[in-house]
Amino acid sequence: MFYELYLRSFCDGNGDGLGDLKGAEKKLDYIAELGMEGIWLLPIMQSPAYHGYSVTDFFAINPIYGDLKDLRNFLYGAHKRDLKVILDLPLNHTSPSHEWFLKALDGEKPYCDWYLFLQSEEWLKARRHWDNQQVWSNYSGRWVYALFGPGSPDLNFESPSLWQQIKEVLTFWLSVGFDGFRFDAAKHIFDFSIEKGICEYQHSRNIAFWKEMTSHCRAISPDCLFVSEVWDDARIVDMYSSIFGIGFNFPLAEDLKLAIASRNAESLVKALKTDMQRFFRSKRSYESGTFLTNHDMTRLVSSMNGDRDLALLALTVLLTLPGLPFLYYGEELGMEGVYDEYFNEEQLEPFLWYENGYGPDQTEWKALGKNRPHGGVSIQAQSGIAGSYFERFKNILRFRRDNPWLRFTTIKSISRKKDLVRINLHGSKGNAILYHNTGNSRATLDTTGTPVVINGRL
Ligand code: ACG
Repeated sequence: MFYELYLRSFCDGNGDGLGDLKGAEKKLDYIAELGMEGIWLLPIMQSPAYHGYSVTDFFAINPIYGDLKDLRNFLYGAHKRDLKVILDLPLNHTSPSHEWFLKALDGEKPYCDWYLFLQSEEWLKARRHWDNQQVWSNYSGRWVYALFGPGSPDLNFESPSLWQQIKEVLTFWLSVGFDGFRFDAAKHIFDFSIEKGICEYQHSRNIAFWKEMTSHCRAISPDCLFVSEVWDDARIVDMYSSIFGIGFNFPLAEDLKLAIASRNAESLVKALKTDMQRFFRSKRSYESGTFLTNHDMTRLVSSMNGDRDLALLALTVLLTLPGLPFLYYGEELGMEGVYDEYFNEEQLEPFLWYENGYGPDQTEWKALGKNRPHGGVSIQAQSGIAGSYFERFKNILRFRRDNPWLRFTTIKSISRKKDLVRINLHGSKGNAILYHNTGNSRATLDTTGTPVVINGRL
């Protein structure tokens, strides 16, 4: 299990109200005790944006998070606890304040080749696939391709010198001690067709790029871990994931949440069967990076319309499936937050250590809106309290931690009887049968002679 960590909101190590590396280092025991095997660190490079995805220097740490020494201490502490740490690298674009971009605007070589400048007025008609948004931004009278908006002009990977530069970025972070990377926006490296003047994913070129980058990393560090962010349907996710070894399973995440939020056992069976068949088809050439939520999504409890029992059911289903699970910080507290494209912050709120929202470690970079103090969400209110959401969540994590073989199982069959979903797993220790009750009332079953894991009301 990996813990997805948004540093700014987690733990404040120097009293400035912002989470940082020193703070996170103090909480490594907390993360390890949850049963995690690793941490996915959201971008920590220098960036003017709160989310860190538009970078101004790929070789520097954002000073609000600390310096290289703090990072080395953090990594040392993590490794001492057998926690691997992967870094989120947004390589598809930079901040418009990046030196490369400023030099590109001045026409300086090679930087002017590292961004895509408008070559035909026709290109201005291009629109983003998923929301029809404009993809060109104007900087001091020059139009530049910027798929994610004016805050992040895209890098133009037609230039071989840029590939070389990116390899240096990878070498740098591996030499600092990271165990691998979460590659952001992996399908967007080549996503504009110069010939047609439209947005069009060039999957084979993207794959060639990632093959070269991952081989570069493996030559430095053979055990490197990679996770690809390809938010798309199963066919496309599968296409990329085998290069990286682990691919975030977006289709499963979405289907699981929809099925469980509506207590629809039939949809749950369908979601699991689709996933199972998919893995057979792809001949298991990669591992499923399973998850329910991340920083781009509505938090788990909110996506279950506030029903905490359903949120825990979703977690149990997730953690009894094969694959490597990723859990977003704060989900263990039952924090709430609805993703909004234009106000993308509610799901990034400070982790609540104290019930009144104040105290050492507590981050305060933004006001708590959805997870208010005195709402019973904090660690202080829930830790050690039998039956609290946090303790129940931890029990489920513990179950997964104590049964690491689940990661490498194969689903043999899935069926249902009314609200009871039955999953037959095959693993190194033999077979196990799991029952998940999606219904609102108790269920009984005859379990004679079968190893059984039961979830929900029985
Ligand atoms: C990553 C990061 C995100 C970050 C960026 C930019 C990229 O996780 O935090 O934003 O550095 C697209 C991209 C993803 C991107 C998200 C935000 N995520 O592909 O790489 O946008 C459709 C599209 C997807 C699209 C998704 C967004 O296909 O490409 O993701 O919509 O909603 C089914 C379909 C599937 C469809 C989904 C959802 O599953 O099969 O195709 O996905 O439904 O409809 C950061 C900040 C942002 C800031 C930006 C500049 O977090 O706030 O704006 O930087």
